[in-house]
Amino acid sequence: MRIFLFLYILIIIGCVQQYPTTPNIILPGDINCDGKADHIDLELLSDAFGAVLGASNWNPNADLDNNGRIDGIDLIILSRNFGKTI
Ligand SMILES: [Ca+2]
Ligand SMILES: [Ca+2]
Repeated sequence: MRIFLFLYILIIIGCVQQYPTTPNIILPGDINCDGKADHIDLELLSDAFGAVLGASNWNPNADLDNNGRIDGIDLIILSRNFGKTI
């Protein structure tokens, strides 16, 4: 459980560092931290789909619910925010 919390903090820090003027705004589904949930994030999620923590295609930013698995739940989170920007 600690590793998930650690990874979550790293993701938040990574996104905050890219958006220093809006440090408290994190867009769920914005896997590449560019301020948009779009087709690029979907592509990144697709590349990591099915991966578990430690897998070669693991992308911690794509684990949107931080459960250690890139699956349909992460896809649902991205789809709910698809097209949104910060
Ligand atoms: Ca994005
Ligand atoms: Ca997940």
